[in-house]
Amino acid sequence: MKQISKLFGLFISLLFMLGIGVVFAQSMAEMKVTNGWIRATPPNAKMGAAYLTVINHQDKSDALIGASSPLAEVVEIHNVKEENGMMKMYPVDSLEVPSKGTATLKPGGYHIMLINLKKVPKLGESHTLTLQFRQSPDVVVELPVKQSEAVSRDDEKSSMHHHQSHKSQ
Ligand SMILES: [Cu+2]
Repeated sequence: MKQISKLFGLFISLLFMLGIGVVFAQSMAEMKVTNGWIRATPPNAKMGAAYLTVINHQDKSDALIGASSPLAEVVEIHNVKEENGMMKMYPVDSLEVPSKGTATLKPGGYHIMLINLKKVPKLGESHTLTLQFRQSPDVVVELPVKQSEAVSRDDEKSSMHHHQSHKSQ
């Protein structure tokens, strides 16, 4: 009887270690998201933007291929380019995240565009954003709403361009 309970105990601890192994393997298979925030928008704004950094710990490259949020009807990945001295933004299908590397979405560059806002993101709130990847499972993050002034002066300069591009559309 004692032997059996000993075996049972061993069995349980094996299961436990296996479980930890699975959880660990899963966390390694995921993309990580840091420095995420959503830009606070004025009331009645139709569009908003979110910024974040994606970290790929995996041995193979992956790509951000889409996103969704209860905040907006349509969510797109955008980049910006200069055209006739104006910063214009345009949708992209995907954003590569190299193996053991990062992809940065920030004012003046790649960003998550929230189109046809159902709810205006206000300072102090936080909202859910789901990121879709080519290979890795979806990552759901809760991002704080911040004012664009919270970012560095350099970023602020480019984000002003970014605002113009919103109006020009
Ligand atoms: Cu955009």
